[in-house]
Amino acid sequence: MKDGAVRMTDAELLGMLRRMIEIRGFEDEIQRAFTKNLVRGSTHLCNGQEACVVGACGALREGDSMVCTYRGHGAVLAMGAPLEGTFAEILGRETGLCRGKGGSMHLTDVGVGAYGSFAIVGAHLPIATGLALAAKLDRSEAVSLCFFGDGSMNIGAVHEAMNLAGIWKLPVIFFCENNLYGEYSPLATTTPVEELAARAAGYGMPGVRVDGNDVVAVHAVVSEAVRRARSGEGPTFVEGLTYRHRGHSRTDPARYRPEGELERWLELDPIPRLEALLRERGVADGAVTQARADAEEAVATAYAAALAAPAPGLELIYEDVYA
Ligand SMILES: Cc1ncc(C[n+]2csc(CCOP(=O)(O)OP(=O)(O)O)c2C)c(N)n1
Ligand SMILES: [Mg+2]
Repeated sequence: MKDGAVRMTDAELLGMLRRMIEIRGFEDEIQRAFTKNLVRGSTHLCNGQEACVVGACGALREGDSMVCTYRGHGAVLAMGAPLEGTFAEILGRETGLCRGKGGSMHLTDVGVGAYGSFAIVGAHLPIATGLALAAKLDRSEAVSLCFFGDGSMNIGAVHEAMNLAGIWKLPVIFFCENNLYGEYSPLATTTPVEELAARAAGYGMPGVRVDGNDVVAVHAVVSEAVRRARSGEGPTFVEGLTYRHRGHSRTDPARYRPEGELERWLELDPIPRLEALLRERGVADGAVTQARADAEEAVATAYAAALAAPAPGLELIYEDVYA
């Protein structure tokens, strides 16, 4: 987004920069932890997609809710979950967000509005619709935000959830992170439309496609969707065009990508783009460097503390099982 169109203050932009760098550093640390065999199960990193989650979650306020997928570390952090508790959860420590019992694919922190990460593709859209229905019945003016991937677009429950939200005008934002691949399949081999936002017409809601690597543009589009939702005008479908820098999961070297594709997307990396915008606005280099240093220090401190925490004791196995 061009500087003239940016309605945010320098401080707000620096805050978003810091959050994106934290998420990037978090994911890199998790990747290293994997190679040291410190993480059980698989994990799905969001390197490259930070602008979608930081821009969108930054448009919410306290009391709103968010649900996301197994590629959800960044979304949960963008809602404000603590770095240390999130690290600890993935490392299986007692101090984790879910006391180490959920792990990478089930990050949840209801205190900050993060109502769950879901590993069954598309299964959480009905949950987002349900949270929006609850908000409407409670007249709370809360908004529900749902992240999902392009690979979810042909799942039955996805259509049911969006249709119901459309007919009941529920305060929900369906945010599709279109990273061009579902596992190892390019979008064009699974879905007969190129612009996913066009599908919104079938659910009676606006569909907006946005540059998902431009955090300011994402924030602006989602802010308008939030305004609509809060004022009773109903749901919005947002398609953020983005790209994951790494493979689908830790075991995927991503050899199916055409030569040069990753390099093209690295040039659109959301973090240097926001740094360039800050420079264009005349923000001092020192402030940008400080944001980076603060983010890196916060990640390192949180990781060390999480590593030092104990594993959950066996007695915890029966706790928090049913509510
Ligand atoms: C119902 C269901 N079918 C298949 C899978 C296996 N699976 C896990 S991730 C994935 C790809 C999803 O791609 P997308 O929605 O684009 O999300 P991305 O991984 O790109 O973030 C598939 C098919 C699953 N978890 N759930
Ligand atoms: Mg995808």
